[in-house]
Amino acid sequence: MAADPTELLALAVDIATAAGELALRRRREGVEVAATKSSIVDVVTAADRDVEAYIRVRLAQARPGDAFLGEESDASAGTSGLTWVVDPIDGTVNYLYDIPRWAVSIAVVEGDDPATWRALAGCVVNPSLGEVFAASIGGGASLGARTISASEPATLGTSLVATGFGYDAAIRVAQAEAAVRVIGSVRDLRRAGAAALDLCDVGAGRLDAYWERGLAPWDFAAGALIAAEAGAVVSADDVRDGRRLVTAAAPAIAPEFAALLRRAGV
Ligand code: LIP
Repeated sequence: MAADPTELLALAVDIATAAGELALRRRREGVEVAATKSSIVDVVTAADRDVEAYIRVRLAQARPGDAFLGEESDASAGTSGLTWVVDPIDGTVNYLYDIPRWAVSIAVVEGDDPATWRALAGCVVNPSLGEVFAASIGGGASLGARTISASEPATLGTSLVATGFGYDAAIRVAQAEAAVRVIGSVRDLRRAGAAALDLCDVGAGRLDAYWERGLAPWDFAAGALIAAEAGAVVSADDVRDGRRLVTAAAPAIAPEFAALLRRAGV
């Protein structure tokens, strides 16, 4: 089945928008923890699972030959060479606490390795705000009908930077210690709880830069494409102890930001 990035993007936007409405309806009906995963604070709700199941069925109907990689269910292989990478609710803790900053994230990629795969299309929907971020390879990035582009901060010292913390307490402490070594060299830090939206916000110029180590492919697959197509400098090839560092920064500060993160031992 031919893979036209703009057609793949239209499919991703259609499915992510419907999945977002389902997740929002479930949120309004009340949400409980269904289980915990890597730690007591790494929670999954029934809505995470049901929204992923919905997305999976829609994708299998539209593109039966494609592979699937999702946060909440077993991966499946395909014959087309394309893989759909899905986070049904990115920012699950925000979703649990009814903080309106969680998103449905859908990307389609060629290749298996997150450091080198070629993302063809990606969509991140924040249903609480009715915001749809989207990008196709070489096609630029948008927020709704608006084309978005990364910011042009004057200096790193006046840049607004976001980051995130993992579900393991000892790792969180080490991440916080690294953040202490960053915060004095930037305008301020933000920790908003959803990597996919943090990456999109760099693409939209709402943030000047973002970093997080320990992300899973579904947390960043779509957001990384959206940030890159909006002109941000994005990287996801640094893996240490099995934990991947994902960064996105406005071009004007990208080299300095990367150097700061190295000095901080991120
Ligand atoms: C979350 C990320 C967030 C990170 C959390 C978690 P989830 O994804 O969006 O940036 O700090 O540790 O990985 O678990 O809500 O899909």
